Amino acid sequence: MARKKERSVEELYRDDPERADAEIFGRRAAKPETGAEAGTASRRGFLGGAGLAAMSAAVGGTIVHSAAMPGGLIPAAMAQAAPAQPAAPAQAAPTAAPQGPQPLDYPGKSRGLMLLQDRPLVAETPEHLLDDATTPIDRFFVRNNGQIAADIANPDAHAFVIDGEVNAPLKLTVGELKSRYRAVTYRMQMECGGNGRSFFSPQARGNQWGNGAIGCAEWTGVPLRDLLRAAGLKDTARFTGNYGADPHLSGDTARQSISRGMPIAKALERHTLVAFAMNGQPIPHIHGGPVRLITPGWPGSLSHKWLTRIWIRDKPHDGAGMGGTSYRIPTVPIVPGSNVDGRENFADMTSMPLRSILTSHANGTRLAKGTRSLDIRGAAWAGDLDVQRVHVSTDFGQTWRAMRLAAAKNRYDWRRWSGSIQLPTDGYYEVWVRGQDSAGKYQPHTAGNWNPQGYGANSFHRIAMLVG
Ligand SMILES: Nc1nc2c(c(=O)[nH]1)N[C@H]1C(S)=C(S)[C@@H](COP(=O)(O)O)O[C@H]1N2
Ligand SMILES: [Mo]
Repeated sequence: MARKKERSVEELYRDDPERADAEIFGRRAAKPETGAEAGTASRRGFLGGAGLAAMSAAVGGTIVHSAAMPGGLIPAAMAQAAPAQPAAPAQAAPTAAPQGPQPLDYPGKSRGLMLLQDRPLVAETPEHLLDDATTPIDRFFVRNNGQIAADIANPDAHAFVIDGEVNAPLKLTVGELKSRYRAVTYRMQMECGGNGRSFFSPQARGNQWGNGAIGCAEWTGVPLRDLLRAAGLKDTARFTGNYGADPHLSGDTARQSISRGMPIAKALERHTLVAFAMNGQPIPHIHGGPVRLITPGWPGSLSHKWLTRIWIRDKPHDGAGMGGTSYRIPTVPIVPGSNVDGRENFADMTSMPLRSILTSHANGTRLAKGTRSLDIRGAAWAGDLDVQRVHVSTDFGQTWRAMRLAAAKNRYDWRRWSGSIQLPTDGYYEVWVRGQDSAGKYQPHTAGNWNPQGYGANSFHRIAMLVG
């Protein structure tokens, strides 16, 4: 009997989280079929009696701080296998994603990465594999919008051009780039614009990333601004338009898989690089070698792989991935789930939002009976901004403990953090991690500013831990 109940709660959370939440937290729907609308009008109960017993059975142990457990969240212990939020069928992704996480099987890449899509190839790094200060190449996430570019036989002979609103168009091979210009190396984070998308409810269109569309590598390259100066920017130069060698998924040579651009001011920042090395070796093909842009702090889509052309434009670029709701977020909040075209009250994403993750332990970690204290660590970053603080809570947000922040190597490096937590008794805990950026902003409890393509979801990272 107890077994049956246990299974049913887990299944309920997987299939109908809103109803599961209602049942567990004691808000009884009049009829089992009553929908979410009727439910939200009722008063929420608390986690006690039968609800607590059922929840404890489902998460595998007594919930130590159950009195403070808020309703409305899928317990971290159950969020792992299940889609993070209920999917609204009308918003379903156009390309069917494989069911549940599958290991990536790709030469040179860790099988710990999760395949989100095959065509185009997209793979996420689970947070606990981001435990290195410098993300190893085999653990660096992969995001393609089109086909993977054809192999480039002689990397040093591969050429790219800078043309458009310049005095003298510049054509350079990778060999010339390396021999004629002074290269710099910075450790910088590069994060997909859609990182955290799965935390939106209702589900937003696109790859359902957790927090793992991020990596922080040592990038070696020539500052783009040195090349722009060599070409000579005209007064009319306002924007870049970036192009790469990867064919469109359809194979149509007239179409770009992606072609985004940035305001000239970002292109002129000294950390925006035309990069040819990653962690001290030639950039692997899957990561855009032999040459790619690295535009740190802004959506990863501006870090163009297999670079062939930077077209300097006298107006905002209008290539694939620009305009509409692509890499654009509402400037005035919209009703979650609404069907908007992004033409009004939307702006291009610039800096990525603050995010912090725990990397020392995986979600669902089991600790030995009697464990009372645990050292933990992780990473935090905030796009163009710095990270000011990282706090951790083990009691559903009642109390927060400050973690130590390690210094950044350079601007756009992520901040590694470390500290310890106390676990007063055996049982189930959720470890919540929350950062604060240098402008004073905290990560929110739940993802806000819903938008159709799901950018900017940066709610706390939550990890389930079971002691005993
Ligand atoms: N040519 C090209 N560059 C690209 C893309 C692409 O599809 N084609 N994807 C972009 C996106 S959306 C991201 S998040 C990053 C991912 O880089 P990675 O695969 O090296 O992790 O590359 C960007 N550069
Ligand atoms: Mo991306």
